[in-house]
Amino acid sequence: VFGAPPAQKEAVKRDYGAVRKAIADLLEADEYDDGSFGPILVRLAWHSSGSYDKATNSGGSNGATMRFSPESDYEANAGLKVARDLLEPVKAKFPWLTYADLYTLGGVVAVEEMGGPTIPWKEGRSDMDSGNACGPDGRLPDASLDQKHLRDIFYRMGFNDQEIVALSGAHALGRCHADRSGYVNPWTFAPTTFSNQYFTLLRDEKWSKKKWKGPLQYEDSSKQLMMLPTDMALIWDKKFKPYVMEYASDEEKFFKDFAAAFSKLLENGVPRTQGEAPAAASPAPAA
Ligand code: CCH
Repeated sequence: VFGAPPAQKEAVKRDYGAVRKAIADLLEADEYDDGSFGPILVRLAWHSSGSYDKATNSGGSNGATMRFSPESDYEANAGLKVARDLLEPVKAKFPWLTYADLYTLGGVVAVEEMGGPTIPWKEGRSDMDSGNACGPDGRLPDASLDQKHLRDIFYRMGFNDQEIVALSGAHALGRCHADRSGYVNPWTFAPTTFSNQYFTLLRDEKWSKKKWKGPLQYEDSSKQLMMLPTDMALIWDKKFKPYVMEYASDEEKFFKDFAAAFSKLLENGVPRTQGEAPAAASPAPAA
């Protein structure tokens, strides 16, 4: 029996639906953290993309440079090897898929599977094959700092105040790990559900300084939840605060704004010919 003609053999069907399903199948894990790898996949997508510098059009998700030293060893990326390793079987199953597309799509699928909005996403990122293209250290935010720092970091990527607040709502998800960042605890009571709870808690809880030997962080009245200094900056800053209040009272608006800002984040620095990008920079159409 002869095989298929070579041309046909080589034609690989790039089935992103199958990739999405393979990622979704990895998320639930009773033994890990709060029962899901979803939050850390969102963080991987964000840190892969958050190295972007608009002025020099360097960094960003294209290249998947976080696979290489020195970027893999930057303090901000501590713990993200868990997420990169988790995705390896997906890369092995779909060899035509780039790591750069995989790391961003991982965050998209995680948000959607955890009950969040649909995130406009498009393939087309390519991989670098060495760490030569890693951006410099220090491009990701430092949680111990203030609103000026947040603006320095996010304006550099091309975001405005509203987008900074919307993106920060991802802290509805996941938790801090003492051995990764030095901070502890989750931000919300439902850290594997995408919601506007981060904003309602910022608005409604009385946050006080945690008394401990670790870095300065804030705790709620139950002492089970946390806020970083940069999270508190969102209600202390008079330009950020109105967006916190808006997202706390209007979850639909938060979902819509998050989808647009997260999509833009993942798209930053990705070379596209005109009209090729997803509906990223503009708000996602109302559901
Ligand atoms: Fe974040 N984040 N983040 N974050 N983050 C941490 C964890 C998560 C900051 C600091 C931290 C965004 C913005 C900021 C997630 C998504 C986003 C941790 C704990 C620190 C510290 C890490 C650990 O110990 O494991 C700071 C500062 C900023 C400033 O803006 C943005 C934007 C996003 C996504 C859109 C997610 C998700 C987590 C949870 C990860 C996990 O492992 O559970």
